[in-house]
Amino acid sequence: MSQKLFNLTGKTALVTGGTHGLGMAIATGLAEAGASIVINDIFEDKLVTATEQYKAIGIDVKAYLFDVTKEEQVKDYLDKIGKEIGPIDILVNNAGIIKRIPMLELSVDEFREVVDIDLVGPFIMSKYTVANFMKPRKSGKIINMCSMMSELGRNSVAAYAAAKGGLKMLTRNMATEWAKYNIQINGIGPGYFATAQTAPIRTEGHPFNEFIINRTPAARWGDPDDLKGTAIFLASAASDFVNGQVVYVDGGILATIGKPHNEE
Ligand code: NAP
Ligand code: GCO
Repeated sequence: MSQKLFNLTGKTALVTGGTHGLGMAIATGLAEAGASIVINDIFEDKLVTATEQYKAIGIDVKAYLFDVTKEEQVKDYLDKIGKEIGPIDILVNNAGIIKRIPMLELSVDEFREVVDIDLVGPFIMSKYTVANFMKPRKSGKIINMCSMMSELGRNSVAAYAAAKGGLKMLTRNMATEWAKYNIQINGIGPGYFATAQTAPIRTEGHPFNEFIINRTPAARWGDPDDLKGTAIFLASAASDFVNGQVVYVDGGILATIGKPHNEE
């Protein structure tokens, strides 16, 4: 009985920015649970490389070149995906960027670019995926990639924190408006994970690297595969009455005030 609850056979999942990092780990987890996978990215070469990497582990992904912030592109490609593959059952709004610049040096354009990709992108993707597929079929799952910065501030990442804080509330409002169509919209809030995005602050000897290992009760950086279970839960029938929630997968960061360096 329980396994059936997490089985995604017959479902199609679109993972934005699924060419590497957390997006690739989540797409792989959903495929391992039976889903067919569609990914997108803004660089053709990354789509080609990722398609080969997925193939090497037995996953046949369908890859599309479009930008989540471009409304007309999103509408056109969702139509194309609908005709070529069929309806999207699961949407993972994973695509995102970060800029680490103190606010007094951060330009308005840089602020807007981060908010556009990390907050407006999920709105555009979700609006047309719900309108095209999920509302007419009275069924669907949306997972928004939130962050520690959906809850906490940090020096130099203001635009990112504003976007991820907004994404938590957008998740709640999507649930408010779309739950009646049997669509479940929830978020995943990863702690600090080892990906290309965090590579600049995770180098050996970098003060932030030491800080995170000490600040995280699990005393390590997250491995992208640590997100698979939560993603499968939020994409499956197991979460049919879970809506508007953010599940934090952070090794305990949000549970604690932290501890002094020399304390066991
Ligand atoms: P990543 O390695 O930088 O991957 C981000 C993905 O988004 C890449 O595939 C990127 O494509 C794609 N992307 C960026 N802009 C796009 C656009 N306009 N349209 C379509 N795709 C676009 O980052 P990650 O660490 O895997 O993070 C994935 C998500 O989790 C992000 O939303 C991030 O904020 C969030 N997150 C990460 C962590 C962490 O510790 N790593 C923790 C919490 C939350 P290109 O590579 O081609 O640019
Ligand atoms: C940073 C990191 C974080 C992580 C993540 C934490 O510079 O603080 O990049 O933003 O990516 O979002 O949950």
